[in-house]
Amino acid sequence: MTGAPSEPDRATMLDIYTRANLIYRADEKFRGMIMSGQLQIIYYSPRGQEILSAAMMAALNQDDYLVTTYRGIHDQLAKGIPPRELWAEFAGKKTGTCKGKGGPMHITHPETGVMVTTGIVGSGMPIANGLALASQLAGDGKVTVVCFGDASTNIGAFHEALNMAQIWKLPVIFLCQNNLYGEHTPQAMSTGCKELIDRAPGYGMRAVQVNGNDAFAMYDAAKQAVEHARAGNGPTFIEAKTFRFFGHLLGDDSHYIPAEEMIAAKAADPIPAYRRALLDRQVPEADLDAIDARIKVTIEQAAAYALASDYPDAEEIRIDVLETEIAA
Ligand SMILES: Cc1ncc(C[n+]2csc(CCOP(=O)(O)OP(=O)(O)O)c2C)c(N)n1
Ligand SMILES: [Mg+2]
Repeated sequence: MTGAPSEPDRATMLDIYTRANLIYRADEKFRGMIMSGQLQIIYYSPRGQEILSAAMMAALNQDDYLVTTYRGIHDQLAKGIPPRELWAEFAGKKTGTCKGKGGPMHITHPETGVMVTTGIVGSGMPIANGLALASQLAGDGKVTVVCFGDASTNIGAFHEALNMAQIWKLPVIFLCQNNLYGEHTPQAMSTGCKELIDRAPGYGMRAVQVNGNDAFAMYDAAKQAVEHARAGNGPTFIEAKTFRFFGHLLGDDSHYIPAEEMIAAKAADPIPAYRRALLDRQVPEADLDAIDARIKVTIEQAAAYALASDYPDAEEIRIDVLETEIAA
């Protein structure tokens, strides 16, 4: 991107702050509950990637669609899934978004446009095309965002999906969250091209490379991509540069990441950086503190709700499997 991005209005800035800090506190609480044994799940922390999701989702409408991955709580919370239902699903409880039958890897909440969460690398992109094609045929004006990592751009489905989205001018945004690693492998060891943005022009697709940790630049890129898609002009590939602070999954000691790289990334932590940016723009500190306080209560209540909820009954295993319920 060239030139300074146009800044959003004050309400949007605070909206992005709220979404980002909801993710930040939720992630902190999830990690705490896992480490203390209150939750037994495999967890892929999005710590460090909060701002890009908050800014992207702030540019969408509630009924726009999202497809995301196992590393997805930042996208899901930013899109608007109620924390209580998300938490309960992570805990496998019947009050969860999928009645406890999906678990962390399969979060779905159509009410907020969260259509699919998948653990199969790259599989979300053709699904996103399907959602976008449905919107195009129905003329409903919805935009689909599909989130995936840098390593996912090496999967065949990525290339097929970009090509199809472009030739059919689908209203879809391919949001590559480039945290520089796929599992334990640095990008340079797995990917031939240096800049991932260079992949999109091969399909004739509009492409933007942006610092995903900069809320202003990210929101600007997101808004333009949404407007482009909604106007019927087709897809955009956004490469949002970011970093993950807790390795591939919780428990990963990140030994494969050079210490100085990790130190530099943490020094540029996007959460305090955005708070400082808002204070620099004369946003009263008390307003930010009030948002933080509300979020803490929301997260504590969500966690307590999940723990207090019941597991699904055994007969639930037969329900929602086929369109017609299987007789017992
Ligand atoms: C088709 C497929 N191949 C391999 C895996 C194993 N796997 C899970 S996550 C992952 C790395 C993906 O990295 P990236 O796309 O950069 O996303 P990130 O985890 O960094 O967010 C791999 C190889 C998988 N789940 N699916
Ligand atoms: Mg990655």
